[in-house]
Amino acid sequence: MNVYRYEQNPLVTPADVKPHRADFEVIGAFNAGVTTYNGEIIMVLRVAERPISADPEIVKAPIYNPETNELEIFEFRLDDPAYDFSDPRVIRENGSTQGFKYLTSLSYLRIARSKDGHQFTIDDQPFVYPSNELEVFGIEDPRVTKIDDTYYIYFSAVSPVGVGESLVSTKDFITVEHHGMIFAPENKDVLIFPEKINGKYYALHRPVPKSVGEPEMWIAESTNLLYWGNHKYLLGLREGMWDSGRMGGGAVPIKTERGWLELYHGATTDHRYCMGAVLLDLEDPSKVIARSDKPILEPEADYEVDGFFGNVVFSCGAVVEGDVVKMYYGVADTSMACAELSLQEIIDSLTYIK
Ligand code: MAN
Repeated sequence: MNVYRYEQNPLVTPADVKPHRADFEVIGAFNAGVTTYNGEIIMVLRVAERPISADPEIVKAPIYNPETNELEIFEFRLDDPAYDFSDPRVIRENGSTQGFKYLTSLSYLRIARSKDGHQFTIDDQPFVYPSNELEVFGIEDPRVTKIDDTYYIYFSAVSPVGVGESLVSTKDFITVEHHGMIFAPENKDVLIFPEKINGKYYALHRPVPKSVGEPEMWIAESTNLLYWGNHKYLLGLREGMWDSGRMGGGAVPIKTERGWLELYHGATTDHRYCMGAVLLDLEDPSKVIARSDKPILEPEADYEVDGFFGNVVFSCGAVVEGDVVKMYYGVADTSMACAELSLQEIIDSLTYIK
């Protein structure tokens, strides 16, 4: 697989983003949804910020309070035996079998714009900011699908009651309509196909079953983009392979003669995130035709290997021009990069499923 990483990578880094308040620092500008608008490439960035801590022994967790519309800041001492700080992304309670208690940063969505796809100008203000009780830990990992003149943006809404997928829409990247939570917890990695197929909209989603099942990919149908049904299990983890631990949809599916090409992420159980592809039937995208046995992109460059959470390449959006797939992707939960791949080469690299 020929992968051309831009020389300017990483294209957007935390240092390029002005914090939204003076007592905060930006630690991540990554996992952006990508689309085009008015002749420009738009990144809907996930920006992660945390309160500046003058004392290296103190970690501060920012939490949005929907009643006051303000952030509250909780402080923890790193030597507090009640908590586990080993994963830099989260604070866990020691002895608890539950997931995390707090996140160490708050994410929201911010826009970056570019004429050439290489150099981006970042808006001064947040674009979508936590605004309700299901978003108190932040909003993350947007995917943008354009249908007619409307851009639909799904993102993870994170709060103590779980991580679900909410939807907003916009026509101009200024005014935003909120549609609420569409996929209840736990669900992530939701994206919708760019057109109706046989009269129905389709969405990929990634529930995390508890008593039985794994974090794997599902597909659902809708007639209005708000209510989804006829859920089908689509694609599963593969032991011993690059997608053995968890997986989820990435870019909006690309329509090709051979089928819908979906670029998805897979991680091993030790959290090494790669990108691969799956080809879905054009007429019935719940049918899997072919799939990557090897990743099409894996963390190799230093900015992919090292960072806030290293060994991660994670794409939420691509721009396709002819045979060129410009895959934008988050690196090491820190910055944004882009790599160009050949659409035909990706399709030719897939293993057909009998
Ligand atoms: C995981 C990581 C984090 C994210 C939380 C909540 O721990 O993906 O980056 O903030 O989940 O979604």
